[in-house]
Amino acid sequence: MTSQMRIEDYINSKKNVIERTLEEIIPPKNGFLSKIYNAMRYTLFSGGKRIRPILSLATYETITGKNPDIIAPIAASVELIHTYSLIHDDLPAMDNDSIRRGKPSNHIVFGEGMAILAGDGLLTEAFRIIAEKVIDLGFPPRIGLDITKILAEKAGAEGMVGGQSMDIERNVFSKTKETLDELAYRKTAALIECSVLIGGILSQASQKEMDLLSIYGRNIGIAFQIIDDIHDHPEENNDLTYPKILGLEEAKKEAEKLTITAKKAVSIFGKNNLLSQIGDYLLNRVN
Ligand code: GRG
Repeated sequence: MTSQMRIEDYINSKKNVIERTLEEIIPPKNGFLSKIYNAMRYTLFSGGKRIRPILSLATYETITGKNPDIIAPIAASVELIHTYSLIHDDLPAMDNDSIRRGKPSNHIVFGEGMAILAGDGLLTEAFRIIAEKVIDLGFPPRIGLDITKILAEKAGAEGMVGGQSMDIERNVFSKTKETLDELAYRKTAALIECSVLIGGILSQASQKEMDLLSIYGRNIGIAFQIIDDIHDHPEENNDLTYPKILGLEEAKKEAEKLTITAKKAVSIFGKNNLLSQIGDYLLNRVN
């Protein structure tokens, strides 16, 4: 990022890099596999903000000072996982949503069986692309293993899947901020934290830097969920959200507080660095 560049322009330019990369990773196919690829591509190219892979790129750039576009296929693996989670989240057995990003959900267009497989296909492809690209790009194999481990942990039962399980049985838990923080961390922030940590692993960051990146990722991740809650989804009828538990004003203040903590953690990388600017950008986002 050049010093004159606005953060919005940086995010837009990296979004384009991720779009091109995803197009290469999951191309359309003819013949027997055309349906499953169409189903995967339908949600993958339905207007996501690509914020998770952009965070991996920005972390790599912040730490190494290098152009991060080279690591885009590895960064994009997190977007594949995110997309799978949205497809499965919309299924009748989960949130039962027929609209996603203003369009019919995957299972409405392709049927439940194909939507389950589209999610499974994207999830599995994420790990294949990491294994392939870490070696192709000349990184030490150990880096591939570290990324695989962190992604499995943060997307799995300790992270996003665990968060979704808490969401399914949310009526069992007390409706407190503690419950909400735990839910938001696992369901949303774990994958955001993971995106940042992948950038750190590829930069061969020190343990101290990784710890600070983790604090940054967790805090912007929970703030991201609070802002998502504030954007109000009336169709969801969910009483375990930050505005419902804290009130709108307190929820906003909480997101601001978390963003300040996140920015403090990454202040070792310089004043007003890329990650710090992205923290503010996400806090003030309108969609
Ligand atoms: C394991 C069967 C199975 C399902 C997993 C974990 C899961 C289902 C779903 C969770 C997905 C979810 C709705 C998480 C909440 C996080 C959130 C705010 C998502 C929206 O992210 P954005 O704003 O979305 O980045 P875009 O549309 O920009 O990609």
